[in-house]
Amino acid sequence: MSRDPETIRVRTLFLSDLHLGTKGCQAEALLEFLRCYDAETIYLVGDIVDGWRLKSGWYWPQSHNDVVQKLLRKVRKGTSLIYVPGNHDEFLRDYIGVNLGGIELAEHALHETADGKRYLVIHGDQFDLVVRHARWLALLGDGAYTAALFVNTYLNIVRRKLGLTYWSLSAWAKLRVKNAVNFISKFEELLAAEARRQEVDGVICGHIHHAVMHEHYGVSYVNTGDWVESCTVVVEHWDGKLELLRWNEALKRSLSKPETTVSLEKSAAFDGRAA
Ligand SMILES: [Mn+2]
Repeated sequence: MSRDPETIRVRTLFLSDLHLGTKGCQAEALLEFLRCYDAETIYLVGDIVDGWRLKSGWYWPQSHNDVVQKLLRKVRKGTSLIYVPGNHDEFLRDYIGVNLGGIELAEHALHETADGKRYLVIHGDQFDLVVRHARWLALLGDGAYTAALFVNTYLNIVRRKLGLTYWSLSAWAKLRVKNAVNFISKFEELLAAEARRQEVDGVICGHIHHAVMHEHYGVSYVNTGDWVESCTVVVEHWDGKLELLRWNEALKRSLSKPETTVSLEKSAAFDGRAA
């Protein structure tokens, strides 16, 4: 099969929270996107396959299979695929460090852009406990914070083994609408702090299904969003510039008419201040 001449080749793609295996996953839209875009490297930033849901009822239509096949085909054609598991696919954390048919599994990754900026790539669920109990942990000090990060991951493994559903930070934040903004900013602040702690220029994460790019906390905070509601992706162009794209009708039309200027929706919804 020859390559679609309209394929846009970029340096890197960052995708998270696809939730394949659930009815909410917008697999058709994702397939359209993957047909239009190709990359040297693709990072899957967690919650790609929803193992928690699959356990309680198998939902795996052809389109979800097609997404997996599409990604594997890109790997065969030379794309590096780095899979950083999240909480919904944490069963894959048992295979950290393993290379599965060209797919590298990592707990977190360090990505260097073409212009030399270094980013921590991590799903972000590791910080759930800290986000929820930030006030108490602050009182208890640095050791409690580190312990919470550690406990978080293992608590979820135990919950899964007991057949419990995953406690969802984003669902919790939505229930407490008044506090949702606080939760989002607390999460962002913690992830930014982790980036500073690791002495990198920024963090690229997912988990809370809230796509945004900003530098409110002294480093770049980049959240890739999701393919359940927002259909968003972060693209690294060849000059190292990162861009947050929303796959929608306007973007599709602009791609089919290359003579027009690509105007991308990246204002209101992607601006942290509007969150
Ligand atoms: Mn998650």
